[in-house]
Amino acid sequence: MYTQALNDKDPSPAEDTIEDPVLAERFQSRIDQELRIEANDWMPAAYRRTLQRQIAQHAHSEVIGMQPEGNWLTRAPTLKRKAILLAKIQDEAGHGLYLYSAAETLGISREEMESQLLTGKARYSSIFNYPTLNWADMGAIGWLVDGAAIMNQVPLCRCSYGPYARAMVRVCKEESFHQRQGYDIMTQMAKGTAAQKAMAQDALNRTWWPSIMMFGPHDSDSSHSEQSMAWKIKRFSNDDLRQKFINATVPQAEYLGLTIPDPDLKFNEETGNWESGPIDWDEFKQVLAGNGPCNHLRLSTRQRAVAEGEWVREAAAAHAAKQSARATNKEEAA
Ligand code: BYC
Repeated sequence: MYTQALNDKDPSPAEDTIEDPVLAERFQSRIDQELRIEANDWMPAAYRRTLQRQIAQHAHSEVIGMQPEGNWLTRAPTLKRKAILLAKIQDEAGHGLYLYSAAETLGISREEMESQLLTGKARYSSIFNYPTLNWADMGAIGWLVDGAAIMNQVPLCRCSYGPYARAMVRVCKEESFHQRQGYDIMTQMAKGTAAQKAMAQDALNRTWWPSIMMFGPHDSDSSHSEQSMAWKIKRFSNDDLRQKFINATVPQAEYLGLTIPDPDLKFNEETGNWESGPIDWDEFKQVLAGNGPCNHLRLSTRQRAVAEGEWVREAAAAHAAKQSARATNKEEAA
């Protein structure tokens, strides 16, 4: 009913640049009551832009995130591991599609989002600008990167924007399988030969800090957090989620008999938190500025895939047009 009242006043998303204080107050009150905002509801222009940015970045991350793992598909150690890895990568393509669709409900087109990615205008998660150098990296990505993703994404199932929140429910279920398959690889390798255990430790050494950085800058440096939390897009701050992740992961590393590469990591009896040493934010900034070890490779690979896939999209569109013309002819003949 409330949705209807908002829509009666302003049915056009284009008009949401007019910041009517009454609409703005009703909007915030709706959020405060834990009611979902839907695509046709009135929303402040900045809320729309924030979601377009975050959901598109998230979709791009899923799509670019297929590359580091794709690197090991042809070299998976067994047929079973290959099939599992392939299924995981396909899930990521699917997540990208749900998320692009969720962003489209906010009035941005798939073409525009793709163009922002291909021209380097849009961000995607910093983590995917690192190389995958040995098979154990597939384990470390599943365990740590998908583990960090779950920590960040489960609260997004309660995001105030309905289409994003609903997309996240299925994404999170699949991420949970991804995390388990990663931890399973790490378990096998950590309990294998000395050489396998060394590969697992090497993968942990290289993946730990970039995974910690996935949660974004410290709260004090996060430009969007305060507003996004007031709008209930974000439910927890970057630092809170990072801390939850560290607390959950330290005992998992202990179980594996692996060492987290942080000599300053210590348990605080009072808070019950594992406190990490300083994070190298210069490295994070460099990666965001396009200077990470694989930024250029990731973007150029995506640009090439889009160019080489052009004929497939053209053929699919021609086939769809033919099918639709046939269906129309049949209807007219009947
Ligand atoms: N990487 O104010 P802040 C996956 C940017 S996919 C790059 O805290 P916000 C997976 C941020 O965009 C994982 N940029 O921002 C896939 C902002 O820049 P702009 C992806 C980052 O949005 C395949 C600036 O820093 N998950 O799991 O409030 C295989 C200031 O930050 C990063 C999502 O996208 C970063 N790590 O919070 C395996 C989840 N961090 O735009 C796994 C949805 C920050 O002002 N996104 N920046 O130029 C979010 O939850 C939030 O967007 C973030 C950042 C927590 C990431």
